[in-house]
Amino acid sequence: MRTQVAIIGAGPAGLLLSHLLAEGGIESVVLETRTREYVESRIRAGILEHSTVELLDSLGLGKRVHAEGDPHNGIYLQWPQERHHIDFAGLVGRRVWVYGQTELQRDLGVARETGGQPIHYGISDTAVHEVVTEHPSVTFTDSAGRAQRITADVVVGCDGSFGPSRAAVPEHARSTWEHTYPYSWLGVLADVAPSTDELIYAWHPDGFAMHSMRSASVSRLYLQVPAGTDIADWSDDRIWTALATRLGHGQGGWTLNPGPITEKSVLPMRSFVMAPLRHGRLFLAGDAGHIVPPTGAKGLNLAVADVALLAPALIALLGEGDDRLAEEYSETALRRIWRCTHFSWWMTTMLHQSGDPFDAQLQLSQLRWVASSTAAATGLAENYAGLPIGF
Ligand code: RFL
Ligand code: PHB
Repeated sequence: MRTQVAIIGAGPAGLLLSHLLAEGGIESVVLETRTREYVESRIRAGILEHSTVELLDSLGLGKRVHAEGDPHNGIYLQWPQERHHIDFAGLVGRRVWVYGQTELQRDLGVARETGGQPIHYGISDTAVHEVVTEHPSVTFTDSAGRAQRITADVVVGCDGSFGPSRAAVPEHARSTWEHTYPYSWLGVLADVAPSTDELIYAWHPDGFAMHSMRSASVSRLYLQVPAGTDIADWSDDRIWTALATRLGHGQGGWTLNPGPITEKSVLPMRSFVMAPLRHGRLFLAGDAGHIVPPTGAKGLNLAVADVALLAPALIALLGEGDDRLAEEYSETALRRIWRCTHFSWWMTTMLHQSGDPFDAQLQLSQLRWVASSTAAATGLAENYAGLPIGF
């Protein structure tokens, strides 16, 4: 097989990149280990930034976001006896959309199917070869068990945090930065109407809690738990009791509506950045190149921002032989990546209990500052609602 761009991974980064390339007349093949059904039902992110929605609109892919997503003008920041609304729309003129990653993944899947995109699901043994030549290739075993090789002009690793692309950049050619947090999130999906109109991020002495949502009848909730927590230790009753306490059930007449839990899992929290995001003819985008903890809702949006930069660079490189944007891709993308890495770390460390009483006082001081100072709230709003693509 031969193509112009071999894309490893059919997550949001891989599928959106193949779409953007096709719009620019560049062909690609997407390779994915999982089945399409698995990829489309993976419960993950829930918030799309303003610029993500603008990009989807510009591609004609935003119709369902507008029909079924829910625009939110801000978030609530909370600590015991206090709840404050941070009004992104009023502060920075930008807002966010509640729209599950599962839905975006379906929209991108349908768009690529309509466009006749070759996507090989259910593959194994993915390996990247000869990336420092003009003809890199990817070998894999297809879903029927046949050994395959795709030769391309460029390979893009959109294979998330556990894919093989990152390791195809030799250690001497890369730098990495990593921070592991001593806590995880216990996330649940529940068949119950949200108890809030916009997301609640709650600081509490027992640990952070968050109330998000997926639709008018499905709530998404998270609890801070120690790293290494066994999900078996958390019965549904224990989860609802902890959520009620940390989210302030009963305070000011606010109530948390419990309901049947349909999914629960424990998610470790990590920050990771690799540079550069290019080695020869191999480029990295999305979680393959960087990971943020979910507290700032940045991971999916960063993956989108990466491919929005990479697509024009590859179109110029392969369409016109102009490699200037491709040369700049890593440095330009890393500016936004580090901004989001800092913002996600800041939101995470401001809201989660570290166990140190000194940290707790500093956290409360920051929360009071953000809730009472327009300057501080504007900084949070600008980062959360998302900087323009190309920042
Ligand atoms: P993905 O979505 O992980 O896709 C990578 C794909 O590569 C495939 N793959 C391979 N394919 C071929 N060969 C191999 N050897 C392969 N190895 C792996 C995988 O099967 C997969 O399909 O990465 P991508 O496209 O970079 O997208 C990144 C986002 O998925 C991720 O950043 C977000 O989900 C992070 N995130 C959130 N981001 C937000 O913007 N807002 C949020 O509210 C938000 N909440 C979250 C989140 C992530 C979470 N989890 C589970 C990590 C909440 C959670 C709970
Ligand atoms: C979610 O709805 O899953 C979600 C929302 C906001 C976050 C993280 C996760 O910061």
